[in-house]
Amino acid sequence: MGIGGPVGSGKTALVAALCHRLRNMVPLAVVTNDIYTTEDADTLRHLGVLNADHIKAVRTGCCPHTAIRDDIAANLDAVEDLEQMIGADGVILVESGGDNLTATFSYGLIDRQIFVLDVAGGDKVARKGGPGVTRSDLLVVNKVDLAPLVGADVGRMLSDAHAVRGSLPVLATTVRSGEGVDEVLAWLMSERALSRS
Ligand SMILES: Nc1nc2c(ncn2[C@@H]2O[C@H](COP(=O)(O)OP(=O)(O)OP(=O)(O)O)[C@@H](O)[C@H]2O)c(=O)[nH]1
Ligand SMILES: [Mg+2]
Repeated sequence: MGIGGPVGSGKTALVAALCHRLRNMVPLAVVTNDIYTTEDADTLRHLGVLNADHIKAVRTGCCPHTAIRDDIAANLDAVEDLEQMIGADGVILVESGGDNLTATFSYGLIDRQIFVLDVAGGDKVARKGGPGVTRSDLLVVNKVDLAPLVGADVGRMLSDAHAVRGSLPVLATTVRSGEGVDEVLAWLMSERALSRS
């Protein structure tokens, strides 16, 4: 499962929240991508969301989208190592480095992808489009709690997202308080069931 989206939108927070819920349900592992550091893997290990060896960091050294779309070798290596550890039946969450609206995963690396936007970026972002907004398997609009502070209209943002995505799903979350995360989990589990059938 690829998880992409702009810098700071809440990708790592979503990965952590999903790990807490998934770790007793399925064999589980995580790959993080950062450009220069292993910051997100360190954060997840520090939070104790999984055994440390089930979290692998890829240091892309380049634009995050290159490592998830154009030259996926380092991520594929990490996924294959983790798959050997947890088995082909497990779930591996691959967090992209924070990027811009052009970022998207190669389906040679992942089976499904979630694109995480956040309300604090402004309610126009869904209208700005890009492949993550329009074609990701699930669009998550996060940080709904911040809408009053930044003057964002969440309802408008969701209806703009639905307008460009047709029947593809959109979920609103406040990952910080856990609101909406169970719906993301339910979507993930149903996609997993579909891909296994
Ligand atoms: N208020 C609020 N803050 C949130 C929410 N979700 C995440 N955050 C905060 O937003 C900041 C960025 O969250 P991250 O999960 O690190 O975002 P990210 O997308 O992984 O960031 P990069 O990997 O650097 O692109 C952190 O301070 C989080 O605590 C939310 O729902 N509400
Ligand atoms: Mg992150």
